[in-house]
Amino acid sequence: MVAGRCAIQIHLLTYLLIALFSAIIDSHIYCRVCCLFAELRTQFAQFDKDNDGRITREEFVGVMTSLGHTVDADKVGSMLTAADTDSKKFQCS
Ligand SMILES: [Ca+2]
Repeated sequence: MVAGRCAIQIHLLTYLLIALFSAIIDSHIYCRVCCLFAELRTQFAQFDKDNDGRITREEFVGVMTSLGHTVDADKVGSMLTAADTDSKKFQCS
């Protein structure tokens, strides 16, 4: 009788530990996703100079040039046009 109750308590403890570890892992993943979004927003903001939530060709070329890269504005425009499937430019919402 006592051994059966101990077995139930051990199972309960096991379930609680699994739930606790799951919660810890979920919160860790949630934290990492939040950190990733925060980093993406920071990076996006570096390009979005007028803070309108969009990256234009001029903004993209300006950042790349400031980082020391030589870029062809026409090629950048073509690339952005190809990637901008909804014609809203690169938008952060
Ligand atoms: Ca902008």
